[in-house]
Amino acid sequence: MEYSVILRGYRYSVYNRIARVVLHEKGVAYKTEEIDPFAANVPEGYLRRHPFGRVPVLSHGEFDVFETSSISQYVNAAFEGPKLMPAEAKAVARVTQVVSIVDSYGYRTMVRQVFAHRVFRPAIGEVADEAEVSAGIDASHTVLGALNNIAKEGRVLDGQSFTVADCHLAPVIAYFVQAREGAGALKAHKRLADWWATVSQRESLQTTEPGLPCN
Ligand SMILES: N[C@@H](CCC(=O)N[C@@H](CS)C(=O)NCC(=O)O)C(=O)O
Repeated sequence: MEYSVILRGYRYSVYNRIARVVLHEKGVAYKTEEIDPFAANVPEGYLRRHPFGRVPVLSHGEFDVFETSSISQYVNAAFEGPKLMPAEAKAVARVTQVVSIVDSYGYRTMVRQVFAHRVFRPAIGEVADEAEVSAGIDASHTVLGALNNIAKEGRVLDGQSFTVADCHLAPVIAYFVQAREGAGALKAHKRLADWWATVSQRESLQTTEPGLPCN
């Protein structure tokens, strides 16, 4: 089968999974090409598509786009399927706010500090830095508090509507709660914990679960 949509990314990347969740929610057929952005030599051909050498890149025919929030917006607008952006102005603001909170404050603390050190590194036989885990947990409370307030307000992250905000946040929380400290921190933010209990059951989340590397 010829695919016009190719997602180039790394299977354990949270951003790669965000793009996959969006593609699954829209029902877009795509193939994947594995690129490890942490490898010593990222292929030249890939760097021409993504000059910063991160993942993922989405290609649709001749059109390439990187930055996951742009990939989500593109896929939502370019393909048939459920609308992943609301129409109402305040809800649009909340969607883009959730995406920005994740990118600016959530990813580093919840994924690179908590998940990477408590879960991923031990899975590949590397030593965790406990100071990174506790710094990430400390910082995560502000992130979770802000997201909990947005969930409480009810325009997005309500467990009923499903938008780009859910697609962007869910893979981050999926990694975060694999650390016992992360699961504990989420519990303290009830509306967000309720949201996660619902959203984690979605087919798009279940299908894109990357697992962990074997040691
Ligand atoms: N702003 C980028 C962030 C992507 C990103 O940081 N991806 C991580 C993997 S989850 C990566 O490629 N890291 C490689 C590195 O930090 O060198 C986006 O939205 O796509």
